Amino acid sequence: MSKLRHLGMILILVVFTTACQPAAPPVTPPALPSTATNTPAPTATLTPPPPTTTATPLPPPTLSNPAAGRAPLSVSPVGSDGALPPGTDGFPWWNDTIFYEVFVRSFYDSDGDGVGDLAGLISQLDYLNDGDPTTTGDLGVTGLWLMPIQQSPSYHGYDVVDYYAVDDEYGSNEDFLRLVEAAHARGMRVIIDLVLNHTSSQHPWFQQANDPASAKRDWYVWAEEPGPRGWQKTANGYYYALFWEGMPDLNYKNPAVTAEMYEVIRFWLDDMGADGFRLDAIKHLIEEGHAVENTPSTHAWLADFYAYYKSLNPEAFTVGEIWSNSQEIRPYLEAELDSAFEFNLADAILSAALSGRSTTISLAQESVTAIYRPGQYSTFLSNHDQTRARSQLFNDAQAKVAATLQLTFPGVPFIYYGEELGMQGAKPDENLRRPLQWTAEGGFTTGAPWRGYYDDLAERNIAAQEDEPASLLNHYRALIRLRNEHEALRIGAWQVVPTAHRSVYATLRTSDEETLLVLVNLGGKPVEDYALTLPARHFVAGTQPALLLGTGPLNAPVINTQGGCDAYIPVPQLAAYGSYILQFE
Ligand SMILES: [Ca+2]
Ligand SMILES: [Ca+2]
Ligand SMILES: [Ca+2]
Repeated sequence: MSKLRHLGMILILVVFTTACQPAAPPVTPPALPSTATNTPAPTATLTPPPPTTTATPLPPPTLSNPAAGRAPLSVSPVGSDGALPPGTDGFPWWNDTIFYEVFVRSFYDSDGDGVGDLAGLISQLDYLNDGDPTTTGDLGVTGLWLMPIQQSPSYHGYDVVDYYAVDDEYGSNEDFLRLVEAAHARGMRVIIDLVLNHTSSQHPWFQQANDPASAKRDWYVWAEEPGPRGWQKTANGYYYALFWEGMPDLNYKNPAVTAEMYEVIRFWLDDMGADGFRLDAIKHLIEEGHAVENTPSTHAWLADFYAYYKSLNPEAFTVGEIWSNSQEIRPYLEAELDSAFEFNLADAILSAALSGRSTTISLAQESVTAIYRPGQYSTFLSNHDQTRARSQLFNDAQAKVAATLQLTFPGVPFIYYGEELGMQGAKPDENLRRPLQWTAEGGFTTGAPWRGYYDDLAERNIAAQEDEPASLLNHYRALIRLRNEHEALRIGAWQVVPTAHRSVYATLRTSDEETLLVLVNLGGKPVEDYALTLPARHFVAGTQPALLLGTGPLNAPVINTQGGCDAYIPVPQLAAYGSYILQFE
């Protein structure tokens, strides 16, 4: 897994310096807009509940605190004195992070039982990030989101029976501590899925709650008569289970439930060393009458929750699954959650890659940048609940376009495991979550995989794509490396550059340090007549572009007296589905 295949980096290029107008005086770019509003102070006051008496006691971990003894590495993207990168220019650390969503069951199996496990994930971390920013044979991601790892009767884990224990099939709590230590040593943070809305119907709490006389009765939502949707009949009344009868909703109007979950949160942050949480189905937390999403009670609960987890660890990060439009997501990001997945944007990226129309994505991106605080949202193409990105597109070239659109945009990018290979899959859910395709034979397990591989395994696998310079995997590696190395891609300002061709996407990413031009031909034909209008006050006469991604001859812009350029064709011909990133000195 260590072959040096790095698409597009510093490829030889020829710079044609078309006559720059020497008359124009150098123009100083304006100061960038302030971005100092990223970590709002909690607005809610809160007294953490007293320690709960119902938490399942665990033996103390035998491993050292993973926060201690981190190897002193220089890690991407920033790295300093052994600490994990703190963030750039006042932005929080998550804006320097590229997350990778891992379904542990499908990533790598260490013991041949056909089920992926934490030991397997630890053994293959070098594929994700080897901890050495000078090597390029790893993907380079700097964060992991683990789908549920807590004890659960299901294969997916979204129905928990013990919030304090790693699922037996995945390993032990000690394995998780080892994972955090190994990931941190490579400059990767680890967040875990946290399912607050519901438990498994097999959870001891719910088993007890079936008895109307039990003290646990009021931990769930009961009624004498069913409502319109989600109510399940028992011998002793109806319980509410929005998603499935096997996942009864918890009752957060009961302070004892909140107290218990605060202890769960404390346990994973303090004792287990997790860096944060992905919050499942969080808009459904508390019902109000027939209103089952985005209720004022849910927002109020999350405001207290935010103050609580920030009091434990101000650097802890949460990203919410709020499967709604941007306007409904935005209020959650006022001191309730740190970030949330941008579903509209994901749809727009794939739609643009499919249609070849650049305004499909640039208008969606303008909307996102207008609605949120700078960078405070999470981008993705698809997740474990959706048809895989590659299966929504026609070919790998379109998948490369989608990757460029995601990874050159602000926000916190999440990559679903296998997306970097173009792994395919459509419902049912198990087929969105198949074993990772390591080799032509599979390579995920020495035994029989819990679910079969997709049928393109022989041609589409990590080993084959590592050896192919133009592969999708190597495109991802190049983009991730550039994002790790260039702060303008992570925290820089973003703006659309007008172009004369509908298939051409062009944006500027500018930070105090650098000005980058992202250029993508979304169409399947080469394009030459795409003249760009560079915005005023960004460029100085005589500026020279260099290609960070892509190949071809280059033209320098003729900078006008306003510090822009009226008609600029930086690359004489954009290849079909071609991605380019230019840096201006
Ligand atoms: Ca296993
Ligand atoms: Ca590396
Ligand atoms: Ca609920």
